[in-house]
Amino acid sequence: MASALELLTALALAAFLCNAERLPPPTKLSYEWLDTFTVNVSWSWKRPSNLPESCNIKFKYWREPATLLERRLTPWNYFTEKCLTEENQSSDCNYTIKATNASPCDGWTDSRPVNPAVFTPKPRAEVVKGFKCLFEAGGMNCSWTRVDPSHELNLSYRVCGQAKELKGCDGFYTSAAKEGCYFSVGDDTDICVHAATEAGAMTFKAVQGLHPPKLSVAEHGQSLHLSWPPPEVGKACVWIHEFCFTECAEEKERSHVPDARTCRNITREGGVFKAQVPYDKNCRYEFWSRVLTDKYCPQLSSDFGASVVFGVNVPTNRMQTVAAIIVPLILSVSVLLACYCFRRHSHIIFPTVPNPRVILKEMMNGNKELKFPAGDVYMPEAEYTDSLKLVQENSDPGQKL
Ligand SMILES: *[C@@H]1O[C@H](CO)[C@@H](O)[C@H](O)[C@H]1NC(C)=O
Ligand SMILES: *[C@@H]1O[C@H](CO)[C@@H](O)[C@H](O)[C@H]1NC(C)=O
Ligand SMILES: *[C@@H]1O[C@H](CO)[C@@H](O)[C@H](O)[C@H]1NC(C)=O
Ligand SMILES: *[C@@H]1O[C@H](CO)[C@@H](O)[C@H](O)[C@H]1NC(C)=O
Ligand SMILES: *[C@@H]1O[C@H](CO)[C@@H](O)[C@H](O)[C@H]1NC(C)=O
Ligand SMILES: CC(=O)N[C@H]1CO[C@H](CO)[C@@H](O)[C@@H]1O
Repeated sequence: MASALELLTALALAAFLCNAERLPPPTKLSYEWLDTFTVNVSWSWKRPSNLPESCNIKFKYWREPATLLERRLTPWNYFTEKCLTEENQSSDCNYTIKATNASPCDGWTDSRPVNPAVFTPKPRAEVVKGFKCLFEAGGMNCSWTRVDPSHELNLSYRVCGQAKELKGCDGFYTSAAKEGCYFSVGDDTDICVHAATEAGAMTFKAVQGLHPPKLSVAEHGQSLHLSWPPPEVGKACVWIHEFCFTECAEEKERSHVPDARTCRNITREGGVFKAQVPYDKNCRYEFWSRVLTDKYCPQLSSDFGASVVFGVNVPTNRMQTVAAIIVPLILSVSVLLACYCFRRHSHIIFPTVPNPRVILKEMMNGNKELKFPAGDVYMPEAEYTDSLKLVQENSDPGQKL
């Protein structure tokens, strides 16, 4: 059964293939680097004599790995593309090319794919780390860490996609472990960078960011008015300002509990950003803010910069707390000590209460000199205690019923 089915399938496939012909693949592949970032890949292709004139042949190409959407078509025998080593951390730009029929022409199928191996002029090597540029009036201030400081570094850049000369760094500087320079590029966002040492080279798009927004805080009665100037780039963009603050936070909380911060977002299209927070005059406020583009503009953001502090924690609350705990504590300790003192030295402070009967007797005897014999403490009469007990028993009738 199975073999019969297989035979049928094979026959059907053979019949189809007889009718269908495969287009020949591109041949004589070659490439040329037009500049540090751009490669021109070209090939030859011989049109089969039996291919109908009406058949419109194009070439499909893409860089591996690619999704279907990233595949492009060209009617020419070459393509020019940007290929950056850091996009795939490799010095080879692996393309796939095949001939394809742009219009259906009966039976002809795509050619077998071919892979021209395109290698960068200089092998890839990680020469810089943490490359980042911050927008600054009319250009970008870029900084990085050199992987091997003993190697001389050649850095050049260009706006991506512009067939222009590469530019070198302006105003090179070194600070701590970092070094940097200034790129005069205007507001263009995509900057292609080439960093090379004797060890190798890297080509990449510069990661861009903004300086944290400058926050001004002003007191207006019961509230604090916050404002930030609009970002210098992306005037047509919708921006999100995210700000976080602590209120009355003690030093310990400030440094150890980021959750103690309250955060809010304000979205605006150009102009000065404004926000208000209720103000307690006895509190210290600390603010952090950052800015980021909304979804419709190229992704651009700043970090949360250094904080802005307003007001001080007036220690009234603290003194009240101290008073509420310490003062009663001191008082109770004093009372306890006093009680202890009284007990110990009661014979000095309150001399022994004399027995009135002794005084009376001495008075009767005409002795005017009052004597307070030590150790003669007043004791209630036994009969008096008994009568008291009786009264107590009688006065509690509930228990007897
Ligand atoms: C790329 O190479 C092809 C074939 O050599 C050539 O015709 C074409 O002009 C080149 N493209 C550029 C932009 O140099
Ligand atoms: C290029 O990519 C193809 C498809 O992923 C793969 O078969 C081929 O080995 C790769 N060639 C090189 C030189 O990496
Ligand atoms: C770029 O930033 C560095 C470090 O923050 C600074 O010293 C330098 O002046 C800046 N350069 C320009 C051109 O703004
Ligand atoms: C740096 O660039 C200069 C001028 O373009 C070149 O002469 C030199 O060989 C380059 N050095 C390295 C290490 O790439
Ligand atoms: C503000 O917006 C950013 C970006 O959409 C988001 O990541 C963040 O969580 C938001 N913060 C607040 C407090 O809503
Ligand atoms: C990071 C990345 O995209 N890596 C890819 C580089 O290319 C090879 C094949 O050419 C892929 O397997 C990697 O995933």
